Amino acid sequence: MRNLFSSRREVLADGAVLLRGFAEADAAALVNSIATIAAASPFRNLITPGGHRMSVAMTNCGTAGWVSDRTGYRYDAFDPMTGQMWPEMPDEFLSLARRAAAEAGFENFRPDVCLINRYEAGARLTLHQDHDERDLSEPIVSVSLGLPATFLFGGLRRADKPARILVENGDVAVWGGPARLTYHGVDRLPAGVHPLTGPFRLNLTFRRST
Ligand code: MD3
Ligand code: FE
Repeated sequence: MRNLFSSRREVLADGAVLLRGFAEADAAALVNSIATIAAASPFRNLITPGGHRMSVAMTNCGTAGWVSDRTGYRYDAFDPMTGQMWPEMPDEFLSLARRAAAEAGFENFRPDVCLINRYEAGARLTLHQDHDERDLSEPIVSVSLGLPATFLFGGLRRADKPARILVENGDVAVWGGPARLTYHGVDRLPAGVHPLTGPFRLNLTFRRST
């Protein structure tokens, strides 16, 4: 049993680790908390600065949230859809993100944002870098819930051909340091049904925006 956990750790690159099943025991509680958050700040398909409607629906919790509109991308303390502050980040979200970051070698991670992505069949996230955060020495922690999906994990240049990595309910990825600006994305979600999330895949990304 001693190596059960370490056998489920996959190093994807210097600074990028996949912790298979790290959040599996918490998955049902996380999905319930997401429903509570979405009752206050609903999932919505944001418009990109280029005028396209994103296929992934998003909401946030924390003291700020990631939003996009015709004017650009930004972190905002208020949900533009409700005019209210984003719902508070639940303690169990923060605890999970901090434990995962520490497991990957990033001690004292203090995320202020949890972006919540909801994928339905056909939804995808094209290759991009997460560079809207002020302090790029802070890692990002990603938690996959519900239907499986294929992560696209590229390199530091957009043209680098991405590796394809299947991620499933409860898998957690942490990337920081030299991997912090890696191009990444999510392939089109295949149709399916998952016992916890029905027709959806949910993803939490924990970030320090300030
Ligand atoms: C890190 N969301 O919201 S991280 C985003 O599944 C975003 O919704 C992804 O990218 C999602 O900005 C989760 C994507 C990702 C993919 C592959 C990786 C991160 C990775 C491989 C290694 C490390
Ligand atoms: Fe991203």
